[in-house]
Amino acid sequence: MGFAAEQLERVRVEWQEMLAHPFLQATLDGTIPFDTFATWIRQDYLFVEGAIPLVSILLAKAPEKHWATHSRVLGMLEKERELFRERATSVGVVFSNLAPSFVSHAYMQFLVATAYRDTYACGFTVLYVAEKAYHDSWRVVLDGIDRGSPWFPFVENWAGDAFAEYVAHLQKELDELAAQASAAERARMAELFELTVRYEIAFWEMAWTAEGWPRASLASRSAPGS
Ligand code: MP5
Repeated sequence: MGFAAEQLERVRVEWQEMLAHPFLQATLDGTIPFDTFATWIRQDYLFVEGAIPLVSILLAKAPEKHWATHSRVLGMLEKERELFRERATSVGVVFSNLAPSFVSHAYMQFLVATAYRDTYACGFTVLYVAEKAYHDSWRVVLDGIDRGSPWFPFVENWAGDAFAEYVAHLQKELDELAAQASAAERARMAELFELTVRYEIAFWEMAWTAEGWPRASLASRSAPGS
């Protein structure tokens, strides 16, 4: 069994908890309130923006055989940003005064700091987990969502075949990096794997509850859904 499969097995309980999250279930059955989905759109738009420095740092540290993948991902992220803007305009989600919630901010800082400070294999691990988490999460929604839903283009983006292939490629490369890593580095990769899953769950929870920052004085200035 490769490193990724081994880790997915180790965090099975958390992974299932993520896939069973009420945000995904309510998007699947069409009961999700508009404002709740709008909160996710606003926060995830910022996340995708934050993924650009993450992937750029990885690209700078990557072995030559990974250059093409990371360059393509940068293009993919630009297309995603366009998708968010198009959907937001089409359904009436306003993008002025965007500010990351506490959880979004922490998650993005964690990803970029890991890419900077840890080894390339460690940074690659958090990229893989974030991408795999989104693929699996939106696959859950794909199985039941009405194809005419205004949210369907997002589902298609991460649950589709092209994204599945990209995640499978990352998985193969992650397994190789882990096979070449020392025991200490592999242990750090495993720790980061689990932390990233926890952040993914926290992100769905933040979108579902619209939690901003602790204390009303701050929350009123930077509530994620406002
Ligand atoms: C992704 C995302 C997938 N957009 N948002 C979160 C919270 N996790 C993972 O990343 P990408 O770069 O949009 O494929």
